[in-house]
Amino acid sequence: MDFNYEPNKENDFIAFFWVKGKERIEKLAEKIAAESSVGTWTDVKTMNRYVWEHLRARVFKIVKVTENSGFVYIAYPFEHFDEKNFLQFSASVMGNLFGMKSLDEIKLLDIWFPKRYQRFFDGARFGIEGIRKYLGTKDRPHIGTIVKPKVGLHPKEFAEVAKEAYLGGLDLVKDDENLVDQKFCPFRERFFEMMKVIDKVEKETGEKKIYVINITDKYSRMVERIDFLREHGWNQVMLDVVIIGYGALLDILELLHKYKFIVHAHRAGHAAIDRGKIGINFYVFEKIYRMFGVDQLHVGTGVGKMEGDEIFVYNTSRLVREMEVPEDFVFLTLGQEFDEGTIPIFPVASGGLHPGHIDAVVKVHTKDVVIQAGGGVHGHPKGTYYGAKAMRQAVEAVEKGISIPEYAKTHEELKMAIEKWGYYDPKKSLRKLEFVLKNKEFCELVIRERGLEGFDVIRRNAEKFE
Ligand code: CAP
Ligand code: MG
Repeated sequence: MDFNYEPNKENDFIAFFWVKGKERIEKLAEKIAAESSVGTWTDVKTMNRYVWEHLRARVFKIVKVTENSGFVYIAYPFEHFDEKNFLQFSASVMGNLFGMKSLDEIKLLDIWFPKRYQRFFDGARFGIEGIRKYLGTKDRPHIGTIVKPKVGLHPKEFAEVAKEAYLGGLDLVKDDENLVDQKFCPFRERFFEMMKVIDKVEKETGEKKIYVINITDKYSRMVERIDFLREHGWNQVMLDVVIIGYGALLDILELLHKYKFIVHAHRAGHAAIDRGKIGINFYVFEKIYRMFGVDQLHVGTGVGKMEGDEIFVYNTSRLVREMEVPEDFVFLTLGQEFDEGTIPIFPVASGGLHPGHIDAVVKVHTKDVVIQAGGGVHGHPKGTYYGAKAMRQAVEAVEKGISIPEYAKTHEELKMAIEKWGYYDPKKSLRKLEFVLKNKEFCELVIRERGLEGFDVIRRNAEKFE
């Protein structure tokens, strides 16, 4: 323990953990610091002054919840790492410690990355500003769809669905995370069919449209696909970033940045690592992918079908949009100062959404958001074109400051959508977020008393909150 140590945020990395185990929390914290930096299970005769003084991790703060649980803050010196090699960083701070037998729960909640470290990565080429410039939008939410069924449509069928979605008013169409180059929908055929659609709909609507085609694969085949897209004048791709993995992702992003591609990052697979009480919180991944340089990143909806309620997603959204996020114990974030090259990128809200959610999604994310609906567009009673119109009408309502139910009175497609799926009233549905924002002291006390369980107490209290 080094409780007198004051981390230097210009030079130190700070890791913030929730820890619970079979020994006193102080002991557990020391073990984590040792195992993730220079130590092992016992002291060794081979340790020397340089290693101990310059490279070891230091436990500098513990918020104790019980004798064997609490929040642990650990500082790692810059020179411990090989700054050009993120995989080495991951092997230290996100490696062995999750397998330590003495730990029953260990969640890496957040990491503070010094600005000087961020400069070793590209950052995004477009980000919020560049995408808005491409689409010609000022400040409205962007809306998109995922062609459904997830996989199975042949190229012409796929393109027909996309055409209806674009003509109905959507800005973006994407492949689903599990569609790449299957026999029933070969990548190149799908691309050619989609290029015909893009030409047609951009002329008809007078609006630029985005189609992010999924190139996820082993590195060499992703390179082939990028070369193919470049030959045909296209510069927009989707990557399943968690599945691709850090090494290939860094290499493929170097190429995509060089050739000025728009990069849409899907996070399929993240929940295997960031749910529950052993693993890595999604905040950490967001900072990593933003540093690496993706333009749009799925961060959760806060109100849809996937896990992550509005308390959590309020923070996941601002972590990609803002240049500075304050430390906030209630949101379990260390905050972050982003270097100027780590530009703001679009949060993507996707998963179980429909037009009736848009008020609530904008409340959680602000208008700098990409809102995607798959079932919520193609499941509209009158089909894709009308589902897309309903989404666009919901965004018009937001822009005019009119509630969706009010706007639906004069917009048939929107009315049909909320008759089928309902309206998600932000006043009712974001009670938990309102409660937390208005009761920070109480929430902090509960979390200090109960640890991660504290959030269940907060949610129960929030339910009663008017
Ligand atoms: C949404 C989706 C998205 C996930 C992503 C799906 O379809 O295409 O991939 O929701 O989740 O496959 O489920 P629906 P996240 O709109 O039909 O639900 O953004 O949380 O990673
Ligand atoms: Mg999907």
